[in-house]
Amino acid sequence: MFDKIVIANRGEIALRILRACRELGVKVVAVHSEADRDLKHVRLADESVCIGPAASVDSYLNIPAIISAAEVTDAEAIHPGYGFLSENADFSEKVKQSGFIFIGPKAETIRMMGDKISAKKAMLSAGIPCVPGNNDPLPDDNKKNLKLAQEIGYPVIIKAAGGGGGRGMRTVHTEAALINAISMTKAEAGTAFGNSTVYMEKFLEDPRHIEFQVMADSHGNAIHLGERDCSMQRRHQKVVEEAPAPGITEEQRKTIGERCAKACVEIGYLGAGTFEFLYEKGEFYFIEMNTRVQVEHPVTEMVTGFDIVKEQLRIAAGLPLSITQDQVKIQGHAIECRLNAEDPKTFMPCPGTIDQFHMPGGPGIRCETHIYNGYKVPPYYDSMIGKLIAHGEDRKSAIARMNTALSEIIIDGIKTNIPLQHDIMNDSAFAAGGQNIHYLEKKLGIY
Ligand code: MV4
Repeated sequence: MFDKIVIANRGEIALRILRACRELGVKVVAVHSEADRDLKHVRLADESVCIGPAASVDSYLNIPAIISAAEVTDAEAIHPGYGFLSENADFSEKVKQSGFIFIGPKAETIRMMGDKISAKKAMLSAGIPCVPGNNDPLPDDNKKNLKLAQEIGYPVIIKAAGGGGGRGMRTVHTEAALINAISMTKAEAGTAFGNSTVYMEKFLEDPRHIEFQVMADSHGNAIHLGERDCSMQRRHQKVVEEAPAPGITEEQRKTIGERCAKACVEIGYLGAGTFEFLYEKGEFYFIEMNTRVQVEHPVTEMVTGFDIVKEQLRIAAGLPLSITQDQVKIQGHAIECRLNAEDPKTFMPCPGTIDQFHMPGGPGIRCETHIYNGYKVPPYYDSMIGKLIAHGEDRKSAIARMNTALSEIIIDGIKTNIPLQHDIMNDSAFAAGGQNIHYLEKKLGIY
């Protein structure tokens, strides 16, 4: 195991990674911006290095500053967390070239999955079901593109190869709108991602978002840890996640999960990863792969009893997976509510000082947050200030426990989305389970 690593992130995930390091006896270097001197994990770290001004581009996205911090502290590896540089292939490459270990997949894997066309091609050849589409860059040929769309059947969706996570896409419902939609998406993609390549897929109108968690080691082993349902979202921001996904059978979990694990072995995947699927009318369709630990990893940890972050460190250190597939058992149900410093009605970010914080507790409750009494939520970063996770013997019990925890938790001084989360936990359609990706936005009256 490593002697010392750098945590190249902030907030709750930096604290989560620090806790995993503590369990493994790994020393921690916290790197932080000028605005983040008072972060909980910075205070708990063995060493800390200020890597730049508040703005992310000058600090958490500043590759030379982070690598310098690893050099001056004599660390061995860098954990990127999620967001920031976690899926930046150039960062992972530079970390390696500088003599450190990047805690994540190889740079070439990150690059392959960053290009959504090459990701899809890799998955198709590994036997993963994908959304029907052309699976190649669209040509500069209107006639050919009209023919492609006709073959796929309207509605279709035009997606940027360099996009993902909801950026750079456009749905097309009629032949008359196709050519303009392609050129608009290409232009936007060129500006936003420096890559104007786009591809075409059948547009699924009412899918659920279901993703499979995988872990693969450097010895040719890979496992899946089942799936999560992340359909409760607003403007591509997940709000509630849960595991297992309501209505998914043991047989579906085994079939899709094992294909994902097999695909990992075939592409030489390393570390934690997520296969994102759209699920409609009983069928799974791969859309993207995330090559990082995800915000919602705790719901999987709660139903499997398996520590994903600890395992990331073990794998990066060259150790084999600590469990085999037959040791993975899904027990009960877990739900995660993201806690955001935002207005519960307008969704505007609400940074400021936390006057009072009371952590909820009791059986099956886990609270992942870096906030504390007097902590000042800075305005420079994402508004997520923590996550509340409830585990129960079944979904109903998990919801009941979440409701109790949401009533118990006190975050005073700033506005939060706790009222919205309470509302969702008491929503009858949510109680039924299995709502699609449009449900929350419709409930909120966006459409
Ligand atoms: C789609 C789709 C429907 N059909 N692809 C949005 C985020 C990106 N990861 C892919 N996305 C979508 N791709 C096809 N062929 C609908 C979405 C989508 C979505 C997907 C997952 C979670 C929330 C979403 C919200 C709007 C649209």
